[in-house]
Amino acid sequence: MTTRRRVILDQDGGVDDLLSLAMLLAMDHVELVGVVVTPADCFLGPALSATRKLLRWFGRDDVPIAAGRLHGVNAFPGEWRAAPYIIDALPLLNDDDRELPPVCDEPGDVLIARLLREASDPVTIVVTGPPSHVAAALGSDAALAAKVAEIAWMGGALRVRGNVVRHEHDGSAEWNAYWDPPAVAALWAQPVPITLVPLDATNVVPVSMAFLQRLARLRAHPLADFAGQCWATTVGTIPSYEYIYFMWDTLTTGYLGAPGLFTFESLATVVDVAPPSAGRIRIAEPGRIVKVATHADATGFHEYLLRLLARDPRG
Ligand code: AGV
Ligand code: CA
Repeated sequence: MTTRRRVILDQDGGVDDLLSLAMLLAMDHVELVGVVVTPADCFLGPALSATRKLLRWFGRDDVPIAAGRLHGVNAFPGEWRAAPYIIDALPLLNDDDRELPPVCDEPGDVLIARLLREASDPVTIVVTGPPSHVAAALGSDAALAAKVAEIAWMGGALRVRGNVVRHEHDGSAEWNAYWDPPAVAALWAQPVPITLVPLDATNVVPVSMAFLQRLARLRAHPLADFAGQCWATTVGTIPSYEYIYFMWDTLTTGYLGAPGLFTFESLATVVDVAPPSAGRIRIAEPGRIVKVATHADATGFHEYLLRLLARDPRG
């Protein structure tokens, strides 16, 4: 028997965060050991509810789910945070009479710290929102960094412009890093391997009608249907860069199943914490070395998704 890769997901309830959870649950080589919901690009209530319904769908009531308690410096827009209300209401998550799995009493950072402490082998952490709870967990006990195999984080914009469009900001930051810049700086100070999937890579995978049509043609696969419905809620908004929905988090999660789709560079980086570039991750010497996905194969990623999603969560 091959051992599966043990993974903690720290997500923030967005459409592609919840799809990332579904992807991890669908990966045969991954054992999901915990889920944290960071109250960043979501309201906590519907994001936790949709998370519990996804785990119920996959019959994984055993996976601990924790609510995040930390709040960043720069709040996400309310319209974006409301997205999980829609996902939580989709028919595919609501045709089930079984009880929902519980939310544990521990807050997110405490759950991460406990899972690491109790792990006999290093654990991978996939972060699809701001890394505040991961940084807090590692900051709580210096012995925990050695228990981290790798942190794969969707964040940053290195050689491309950011996606923060705000007063008092120069547009150089990506939102997951902008929400809590000091937490990113704290994470950068931790001796753990970081793999960054920034906008440089995710810019090649906008949600496109062409891909949604291919997904639709899979038919009769509930997971593909669910993904299509989720992404359908993101199309048709104003086609300015700020509002185009990319497959940010799902591409990042795809790294676990198909690392060959990415071009990586080892880069020295620093984190800006002060305005007007708060949350910018810039290439600079001397800096913290991170493994950066600077490009991705969009066609290959689409093929990978079509294979991964052509299944029924009920097995
Ligand atoms: O910056 C990308 C991150 C990803 O983790 N999030 C959305 C993804 O979950 C923030 C974000 C940027 N632009 C957005 C975002 C938009 N137009 N709508 C919702 N969230
Ligand atoms: Ca996210």
